[in-house]
Amino acid sequence: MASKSKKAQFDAVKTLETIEQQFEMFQILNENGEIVNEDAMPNLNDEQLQELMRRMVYTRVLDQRSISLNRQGRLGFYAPTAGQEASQVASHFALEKEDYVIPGYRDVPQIIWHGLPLAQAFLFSRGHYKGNQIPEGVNILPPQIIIGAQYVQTAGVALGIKKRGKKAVAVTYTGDGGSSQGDFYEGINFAGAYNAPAIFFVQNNGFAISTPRDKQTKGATIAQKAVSAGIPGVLVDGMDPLAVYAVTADARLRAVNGEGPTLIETLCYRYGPHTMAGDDPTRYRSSEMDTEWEKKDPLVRFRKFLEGKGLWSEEKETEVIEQAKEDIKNAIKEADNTPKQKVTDLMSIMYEEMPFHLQEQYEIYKEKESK
Ligand SMILES: Cc1ncc(C[n+]2csc(CCOP(=O)(O)OP(=O)(O)O)c2C)c(N)n1
Ligand SMILES: [Mg+2]
Repeated sequence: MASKSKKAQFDAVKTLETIEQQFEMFQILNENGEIVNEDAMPNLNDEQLQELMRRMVYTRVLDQRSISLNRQGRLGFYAPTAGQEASQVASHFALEKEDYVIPGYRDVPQIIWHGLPLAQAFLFSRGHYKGNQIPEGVNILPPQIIIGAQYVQTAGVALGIKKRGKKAVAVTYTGDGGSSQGDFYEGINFAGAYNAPAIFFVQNNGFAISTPRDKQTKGATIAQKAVSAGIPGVLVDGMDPLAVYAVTADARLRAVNGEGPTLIETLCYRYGPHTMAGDDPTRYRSSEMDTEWEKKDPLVRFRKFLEGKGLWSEEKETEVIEQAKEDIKNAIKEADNTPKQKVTDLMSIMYEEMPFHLQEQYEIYKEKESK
C-alpha cells in the first residue's frame, strides 16, 4: 500500500499526461460559421465585427497582390500569409495603439494594421532601408528574419514597458519552427521571471519550410511549453477569428493588470509556399491536406457567421477588395518613386556619429555616387 502511494507520487509519465491533456484546442466559431461556445463570445459590437472582417479580406487581397507583384519582379522578399488571417489580424485586433508589435518575416499584416504605411512594407520587401524607418508613434519593430530572436527582444521590450509603468503589452509572433529555438525558451522564461507584460504567439502552420511540426518537439502541443516557464499557455483554433481575438484580449488584460506573460499557440495553415524564393510545397504537403485546411478557412467561416447576422454582403466584400487594390496600386507607385538607396545612405543611417575609419570610405562612395 505504502509503496503504491509512493509510486503514484513519482509517476512522472502520469504527470506529463495530465499536463498534456489540459491543452485542448479552444474554439468559438466552427468551420461552418456556427458559434459553439456562446459563453466565451468576445464583447465586439456589429461595427467591430465588420471591421475585423474588412481587415481579413483586405489582408487576403494584399497577399494575392503581393504574390503577383513578386512574380512580376516588382517586390523582393515575400512570405505569403493566406490561411493565417485569423491568427494574425484577429490577434492584432485585440491590441491597442500603445502596444508594441514585434513581428517575424510573415507578420507584415499585423504591422500594417498597427500603422506601418503600405508603401514602407513594399520597401521592406525590396530591402530598402526606408522600409524599416518606422514612423514616430508606430510601436513596431522591423520584421525579424532570425528565427525566434524576436522572443528575447519581446521579453526586453515588455520589461521596459513595466519599468516605465505603462499600460501596454509587447506582442510577438513566431512559427512552430521558431518554438524549437533557444531564444523561444529564453524569451518566455525571462518574461515570466520578471512578470513582464508580453504575449508570445506561435503560429503553428504545421511546417517550418518543409519540416513538419512533429519534428520540432515530442510535446503534444507547443502551448504546453508555457508550463515550464510558469506562465499560462493557450492552444487556440488559429482559423477562428473570434477565438483568437478572445484569447488575445484575455492575455492582454492580464498583462496590463500586472499578471505577466502568456504563450498562445494558434493552429493554422499557410496555403502558399514558404516564401516566394522558390519553395514548392507540393514536395512536402499533399493536396488532401490543402483541401482539409481550406475547409477551415477563417474568411469563409466568418463571412457565413456575419451573413447570418445580416452584417456582411457581396457588395461590402467587393467594396473592400476594390479599396485594397486601389491602396496597393498607390503604395507600389510610392515605393517606385522612392529614390534608390545608395551606399552612403546605408552608412549615414547606421550611426549618429560615423566612426573615423568609415568616414574615409564614405567620402569615396560619395565621390563615386556624384558621377
Ligand atoms: C536562426 C535561423 N535559422 C534558420 C533560418 C532559416 N529559416 C528561415 S524560415 C525557417 C522556418 C521557420 O518556420 P516557422 O518558425 O514554422 O515559421 P513559418 O515560416 O512557418 O511561418 C528557417 C529554418 C533562419 N532564418 N534563422
Ligand atoms: Mg511554421
